Amino acid sequence: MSQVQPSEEKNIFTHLKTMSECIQLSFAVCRIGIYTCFRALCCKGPPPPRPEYDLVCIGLTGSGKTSLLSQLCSESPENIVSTTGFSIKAVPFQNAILNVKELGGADNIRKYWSRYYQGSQGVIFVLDSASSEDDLETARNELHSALQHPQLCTLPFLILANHQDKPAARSVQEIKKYFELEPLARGKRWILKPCSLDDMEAVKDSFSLLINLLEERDFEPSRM
Ligand SMILES: Nc1nc2c(ncn2[C@@H]2O[C@H](COP(=O)(O)OP(=O)(O)O)[C@@H](O)[C@H]2O)c(=O)[nH]1
Ligand SMILES: [Mg+2]
Repeated sequence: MSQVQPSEEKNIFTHLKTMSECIQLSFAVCRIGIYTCFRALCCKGPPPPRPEYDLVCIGLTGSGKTSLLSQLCSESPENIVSTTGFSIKAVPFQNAILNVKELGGADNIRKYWSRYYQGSQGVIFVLDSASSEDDLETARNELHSALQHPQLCTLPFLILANHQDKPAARSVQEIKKYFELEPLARGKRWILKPCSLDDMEAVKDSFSLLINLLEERDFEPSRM
């Protein structure tokens, strides 16, 4: 019987060790391949984080601020109550989350609006297009004050001429003229859009334009 020499034994041992390392490496490569295929097929990973913007929403009582914001948050219209102080809602959109602070629009609350402007990155102003002449004038004065306020004057504005479903509603052209938006808001970033609770798709489109302004992707002085 031939005896295995120590040098041959060492060779066999080295050979076995190399084989075992090769097998381990092949398994590791297979594992990575399977994991990569699994990830590609099954899980796309978490979506990228959406930017958040802090907005203030103002307008007279009854203009429809709470109703519009609640609809955008898919909340039941039955839960809507008059806003006495302020309320904050996180309104989700595909490409951004808007943290909207709605300020109550009653006569005795409006004088405190400016205390809540700090930190805002944009403004939503809602008006009732079918309101009385007196209320429309009050709304105009409030919008003018907001457009000229030092904490808001450089921010993008979305002005929603709401209640367009009502027969008495003024057209967006009439409102633009009555509110003297052209001279006052010249050079500012603002959007004036007609809307009503009946057409939330149009409301969402208007908010998308506002998000564009917030991202400063699509800058033009004014849009209608
Ligand atoms: N017809 C009509 N009614 C609306 C519209 N938007 C709001 N409203 C109604 O107006 C009332 C006041 O709305 P609300 O959201 O509380 O106004 P806010 O005081 O500005 O928050 C509610 O009865 C709403 O259902 C609209 O576009 N058309
Ligand atoms: Mg309200």
